[in-house]
Amino acid sequence: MLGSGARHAHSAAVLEGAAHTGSGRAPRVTVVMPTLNEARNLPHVLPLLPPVDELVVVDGGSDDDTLAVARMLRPDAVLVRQNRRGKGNALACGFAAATGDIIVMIDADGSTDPREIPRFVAELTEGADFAKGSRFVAGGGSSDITRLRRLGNQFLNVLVNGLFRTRYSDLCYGYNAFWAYCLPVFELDSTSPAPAGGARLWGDGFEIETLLNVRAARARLRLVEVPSHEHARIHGASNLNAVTDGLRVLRTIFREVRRPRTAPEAAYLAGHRDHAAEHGQ
Ligand SMILES: Nc1nc2c(ncn2[C@@H]2O[C@H](COP(=O)(O)OP(=O)(O)O)[C@@H](O)[C@H]2O)c(=O)[nH]1
Ligand SMILES: [Mg+2]
Repeated sequence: MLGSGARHAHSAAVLEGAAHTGSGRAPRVTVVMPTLNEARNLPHVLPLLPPVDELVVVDGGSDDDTLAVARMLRPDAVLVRQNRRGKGNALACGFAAATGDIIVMIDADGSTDPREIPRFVAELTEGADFAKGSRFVAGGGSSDITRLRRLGNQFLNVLVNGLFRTRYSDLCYGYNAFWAYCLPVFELDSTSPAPAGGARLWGDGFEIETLLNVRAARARLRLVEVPSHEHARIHGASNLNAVTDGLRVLRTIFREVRRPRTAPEAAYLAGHRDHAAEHGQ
């Protein structure tokens, strides 16, 4: 378990989560998969998906057959076209379209193994609000990360842990799952039009993972890390630039430190306080 207060309080959100499935039914699981020219990888990735209730594929305007391949392999998939550019915007659009109780975010290039999904879901049903994949805990690993990315991730990770009193081991990893009731805390914008001149809104790029992790920590969601092995991308090249995207992550961290407390965060924090008071913690 990570995050300072989150260690003590059985958060209001968790109680809400229990109530959410208290009807006796299993939680519905939605997998959100952003795609940008992944037609050659989808045939490797989609067949490995365990049974889930919903698959949302969010395309970023691929100029290969990504959408046709997705439709052929998974006729039941919900296909969404993102409204701006970047992986973060794709995820925001996918989360907005998701109808499940639990949302799992996963890549389409073969790096994140769909067979690990049950591990994430198990942590959530056992009480976590947010299950964060980690390549750097026992049982995790990576065959995809470069030296520069590893160093950058380590530096940004230490910075976030210092500033937000977290104990993350892998800040910039894109394999995570959370209860859909956490979405208000993330405050993602899936509707505004793209800014003029090709600029990106904050959170639209690869800084999305950091944004989610930091906002989860600010609201003291119950965080759990899940060991995950990252495989090498099967076909094609990464869309991430370690330097420019790393700098966006850095700026995101400083923006988030200065950001005033938001109403959803205050509501979650009040829930923690009430619960702790009730239980004499
Ligand atoms: N829809 C959408 N998906 C994207 C975009 N950028 C990356 N992705 C997808 O996000 C996942 C991770 O991207 P990738 O380029 O492999 O980055 P890396 O894993 O950090 O090296 C893959 O499934 C990509 O297809 C984007 O701008 N839009
Ligand atoms: Mg990748």
